[in-house]
Amino acid sequence: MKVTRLLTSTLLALGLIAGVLASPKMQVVFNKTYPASKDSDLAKVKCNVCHVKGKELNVYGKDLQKALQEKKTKDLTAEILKSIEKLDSDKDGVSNGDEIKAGALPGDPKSKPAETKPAE
Ligand SMILES: [Ca+2]
Repeated sequence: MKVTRLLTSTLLALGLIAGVLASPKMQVVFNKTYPASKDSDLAKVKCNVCHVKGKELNVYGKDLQKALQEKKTKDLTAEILKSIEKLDSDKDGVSNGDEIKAGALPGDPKSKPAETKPAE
């Protein structure tokens, strides 16, 4: 009885660790595909490009998940990322690709490329 409980909690813990590790792996692919400058919104939010909090996905994350499911894979690739560039996941009028290139967040309608960027 005790052993079973220990085994269950160990498996649960391992499952949780695996769940947490899945995201950084995807983030590596994302960062390789879209190198963002360090002070952009995109670089600052890290996991929250696709996630709201923890494992919960935002609208962009959900579109990405859909693309992964269509390809029947869990391995994110640059090709899959690029396949949803033309979508406007957060419906703010700017495509995911354009938002990402500008360092804005494709899953947050409050974040989009500044229309009139002040001269630096
Ligand atoms: Ca958008």
